[in-house]
Amino acid sequence: MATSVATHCPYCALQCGMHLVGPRDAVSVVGNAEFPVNAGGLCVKGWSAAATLTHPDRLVTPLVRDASGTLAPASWDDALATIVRRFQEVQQRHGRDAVGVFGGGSLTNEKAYLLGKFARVALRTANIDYNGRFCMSSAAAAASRAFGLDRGLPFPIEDIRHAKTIFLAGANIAETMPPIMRYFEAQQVNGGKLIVADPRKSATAQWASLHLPLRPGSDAAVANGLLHVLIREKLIDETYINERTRGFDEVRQVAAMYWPERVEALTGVPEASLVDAARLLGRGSSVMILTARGPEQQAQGVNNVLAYINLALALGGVGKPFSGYGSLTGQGNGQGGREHGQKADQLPGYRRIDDPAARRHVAAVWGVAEDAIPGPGKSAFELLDSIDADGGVRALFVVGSNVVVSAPDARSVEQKLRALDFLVVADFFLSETAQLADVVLPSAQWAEEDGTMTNLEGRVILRRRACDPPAGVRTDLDILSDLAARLGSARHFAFRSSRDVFAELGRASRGGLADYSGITYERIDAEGGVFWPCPAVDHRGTPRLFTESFPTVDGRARFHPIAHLSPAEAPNDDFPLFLTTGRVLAQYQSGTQTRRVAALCESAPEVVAEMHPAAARLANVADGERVTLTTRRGAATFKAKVTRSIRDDTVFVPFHWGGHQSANRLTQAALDPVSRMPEFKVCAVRAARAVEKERAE
Ligand SMILES: Nc1nc2c(c(=O)[nH]1)N[C@H]1C(S)=C(S)[C@@H](COP(=O)(O)OP(=O)(O)OC[C@H]3O[C@@H](n4cnc5c(=O)[nH]c(N)nc54)[C@H](O)[C@@H]3O)O[C@H]1N2
Ligand SMILES: Nc1nc2c(c(=O)[nH]1)N[C@H]1C(S)=C(S)[C@@H](COP(=O)(O)OP(=O)(O)OC[C@H]3O[C@@H](n4cnc5c(=O)[nH]c(N)nc54)[C@H](O)[C@@H]3O)O[C@H]1N2
Ligand code: SF4
Ligand SMILES: [Mo]
Repeated sequence: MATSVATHCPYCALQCGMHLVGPRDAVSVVGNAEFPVNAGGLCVKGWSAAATLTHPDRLVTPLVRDASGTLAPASWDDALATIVRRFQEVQQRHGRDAVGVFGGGSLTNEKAYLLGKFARVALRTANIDYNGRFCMSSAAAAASRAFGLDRGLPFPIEDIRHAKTIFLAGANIAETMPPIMRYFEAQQVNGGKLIVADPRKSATAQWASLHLPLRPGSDAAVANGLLHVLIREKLIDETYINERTRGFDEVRQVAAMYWPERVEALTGVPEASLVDAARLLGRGSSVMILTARGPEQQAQGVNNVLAYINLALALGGVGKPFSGYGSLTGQGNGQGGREHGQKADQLPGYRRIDDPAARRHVAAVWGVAEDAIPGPGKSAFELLDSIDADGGVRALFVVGSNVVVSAPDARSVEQKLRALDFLVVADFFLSETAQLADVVLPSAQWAEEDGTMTNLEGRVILRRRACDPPAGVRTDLDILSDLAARLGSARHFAFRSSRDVFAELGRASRGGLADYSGITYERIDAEGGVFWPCPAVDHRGTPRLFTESFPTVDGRARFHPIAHLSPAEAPNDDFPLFLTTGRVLAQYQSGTQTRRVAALCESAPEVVAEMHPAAARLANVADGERVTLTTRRGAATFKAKVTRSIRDDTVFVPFHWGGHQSANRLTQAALDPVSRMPEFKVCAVRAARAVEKERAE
């Protein structure tokens, strides 16, 4: 490899810039001071990212399950021929839609695009969806409804520095995106205020001027309560509301029902704190409201986000500098991954698959008949859930997700995967999901291939190939093209490089909401990334959206009246506490990658369940002892951390581990009716000191 290659981190949506330095077996990571987002800063995961490249667990040959039921090494030719034969058998017997494809938000734009095309053109199945359904879908649906367009942050991250008041709802960025904290630090030095709504006094809430320790599942009531006070104290922007929005009257009526005393009863947020927060919002000259997975991963996720968007619109900030609403995307390509067609209802360029004009455009780019493109398929959880049902999916191809660990009600998902006729997984490691597969394909990792990613600001950046993959390993693009050719679609997949795929993606996205047609690898290099939409090579890209109008039929944003509803599962005598789940700094997602990095496992070796001293006393557990958590789905035993930084009715568990350490064996699959997002953030749980047998686990 070259002495130093500029690229980006393999993990989260910040996509910090880094240089990879040195030979393949001794690569070191140096932060890229030139890349504006992180300016050289990285978190522990970024610093240690190169450890996965040479890890001894790396898959270096395809595996095929043999007659004795063991996954045994096989040639590429055998593995791919088996996949094609089995997919074709399933499709002949059960119809085209019986083969499902499950993608991920860690895939590059090129991979996400090609996976969508592979499903629709090579397999001709409607059933493709991806793990972003578990991540971004509520915020995406809400922003699309309110603004006509969904881009995580509709402004550059730099804006954070200058906002007078920032409201962060259910975002623990001090652990999930540490280098971003420099913007918040600067904001506070500039005299800005930070309000954090979180059931925990998280590492991020500790930075806040004001912490609102709301009950899990009560965000819409908090947002409505804030709006109530803003209206009462005449702190809303009537001019903006009149000129740039529609639907405020209904929202005003709903907000009238959320007086602070009632909101305290519904949410646990003290009346005085709610009023203080509303005044900080109403009197700030620029106000930014940001959500992350806290309010979004709920069966009311879309409503929660719409309620926060109502606040941002009433304050008159959306489209103005240092103001407005944004959702902090999560996965490395959480943004681009939802724009190019790996969603069940979507075609490239953020087009709808049921829109005849969109189908016509994409069919022409793909060189297929318009009616050959299938219609909308099942959403992620429903796709998995359909496996043993009539008319459901019988064979599945997973690229970039570890659903056995990360899907809700994981035990039932595992049973479903076991019931499949045929499962294929492409991964770098034998993830918990890959362990169940009939065929496993070894894929190249981030530093071994070129590809673009779209970060949380909508900035398209380029990850560079810094070294060759190990012998025997292929890139996902290569795998998809080879499989497509074997399925009879060679001429639609004749790509020589990721650059070719990106060029076709650009054409397919042209004229769509997420228009990439003016972006090239050269421009990304020269300009430090390009913000979409960018409809022509001489267009400078769009760092800031909604400045003049919204991409809705009349150019105005929409308010949505939101009544707060209870979570799908409320605590009762048997399950008296709330369980909420999320992340810790040193582990990433389902942990396939980070649980293999020694330095990260030293700081986060196992699940630690956080609980308040009052809850711990009732459960008879002391700090450091083992606690068994039981929900209606199952039980699991974890080390307890007794802390006053969490509400006394709530237990927090990170979800980065599998097997008996799996948080998702406890969670439920109640889905938001619009986004189909599972309610990862709220269910009812019982806590008790572990008995001897459980303590050994
Ligand atoms: N270290 C690390 N960083 C990551 C990741 C990782 O796995 N590890 N994953 C990346 C990805 S894909 C994502 S999506 C992002 C997620 O980033 P975040 O959304 O910041 O992470 P979470 O820990 O899932 O949830 C944030 C907070 O929501 C709070 N919360 C729980 N219930 C509620 C509620 O009802 N209302 C409110 N307001 N808050 C609530 C939790 O206490 C938690 O502190 O992180 C990205 N960065
Ligand atoms: N309880 C609970 N559950 C949650 C959440 C929560 O907050 N609480 N959060 C949800 C969220 S926000 C998310 S994003 C999901 C994430 O959960 P998953 O969808 O499981 O995501 P990862 O763990 O990143 O899994 C990616 C897998 O693909 C592999 N991989 C990564 N990049 C590539 C690639 O380019 N090619 C190939 N072939 N493989 C690749 C990795 O090694 C890993 O095994 O979890 C969700 N689950
Ligand atoms: S903050 Fe995200 S992108 Fe940056 S180094 Fe950490 S994991 Fe990587
Ligand atoms: Mo995510």
